Amino acid sequence: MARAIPVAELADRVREGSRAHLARAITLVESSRPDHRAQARELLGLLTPEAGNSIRLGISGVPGAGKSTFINALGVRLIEQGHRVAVLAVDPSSSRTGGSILGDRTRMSDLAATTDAFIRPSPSGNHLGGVARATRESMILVEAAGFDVVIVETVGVGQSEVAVSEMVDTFLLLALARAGDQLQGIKRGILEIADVIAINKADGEHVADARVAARDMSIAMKLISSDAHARRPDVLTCSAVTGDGLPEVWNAVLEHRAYLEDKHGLAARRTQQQVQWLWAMVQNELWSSFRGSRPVRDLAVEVEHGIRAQELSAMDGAQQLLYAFAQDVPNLAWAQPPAEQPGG
Ligand SMILES: Nc1nc2c(ncn2[C@@H]2O[C@H](COP(=O)(O)OP(=O)(O)O)[C@@H](O)[C@H]2O)c(=O)[nH]1
Ligand SMILES: [Mg+2]
Repeated sequence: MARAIPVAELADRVREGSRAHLARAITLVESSRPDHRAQARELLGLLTPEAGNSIRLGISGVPGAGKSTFINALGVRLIEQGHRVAVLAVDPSSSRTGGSILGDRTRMSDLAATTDAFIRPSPSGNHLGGVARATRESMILVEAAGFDVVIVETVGVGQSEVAVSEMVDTFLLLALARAGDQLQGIKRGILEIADVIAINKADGEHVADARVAARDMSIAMKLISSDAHARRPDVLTCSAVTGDGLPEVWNAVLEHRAYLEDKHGLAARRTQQQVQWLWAMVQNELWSSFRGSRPVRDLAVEVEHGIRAQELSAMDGAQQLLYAFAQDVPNLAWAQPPAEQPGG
């Protein structure tokens, strides 16, 4: 990282909207180095009071569903309406030099070219907990920097959708219609967390297929819903390429948000998310401390060897590692007393 600057100064620059400092602040919260974590906590402590005033939208869909194209087209429209749009990503399999990010950059070239948008690829790392933590914290930073729409993109595979749904207000699923296989690539789990569903690529000869798929999916949602009074997601069609249906999809997002606000559900959703974040953070810190502990790492080599040689049971091996960790705990960064809370 570049020369360190005092955290308070970094916070001021982020508040003023300096893109370079925002990028630096995000790099700081992405780091798992103990000294960086301590600075990140301080920075987030300073900026959290200014965060939270954005529309937080999660977008998921299988690779090729059109997420990047959609975000580019929607983002441009929103900027025309006066919004400032930040795009973050959660993709635990990504690497910073990966081709998919380059591809996304070209598909989001309109957004990448304007200062009213800020695009940040997924933090690298294949541990979902760490990637999700960095993205949640980055969301606070972009909000403090004045972005009032935050889009969190995730690939529709694995557990990452759940992690993203736990950090946004509204979760949009982009799906595709395929003749004979209308529910292509859609798992039931994701239908349960989707607040809005849009069948993308409803253009040219695919318009009719998309409409049929939307209607079928709407019926399917009724059937799988266990609570007849629960809100069911709107199912719409759109084209990220022609722009058809994009205003309707955005309206559905705003309607979902208004529905939450109306029932005080937005505050409830966000406080519930804080509770989830609490436990995610504890789990994440425990696990990364455990993996990072020198005595644990040294012993792990021996323990694994013992198990492979059938000289040691897995249960005894786990006990040995946990004991080694317990001895190391007083040395860990989070074993130090918490810093004083401002105003607390
Ligand atoms: N016809 C059509 N093609 C689209 C649409 N949206 C995306 N595509 C194309 O689908 C491919 C994958 O799009 P991309 O945005 O990279 O999908 P992602 O993997 O979900 O981010 C690209 O070739 C896009 O040009 C759409 O609405 N209509
Ligand atoms: Mg993409």
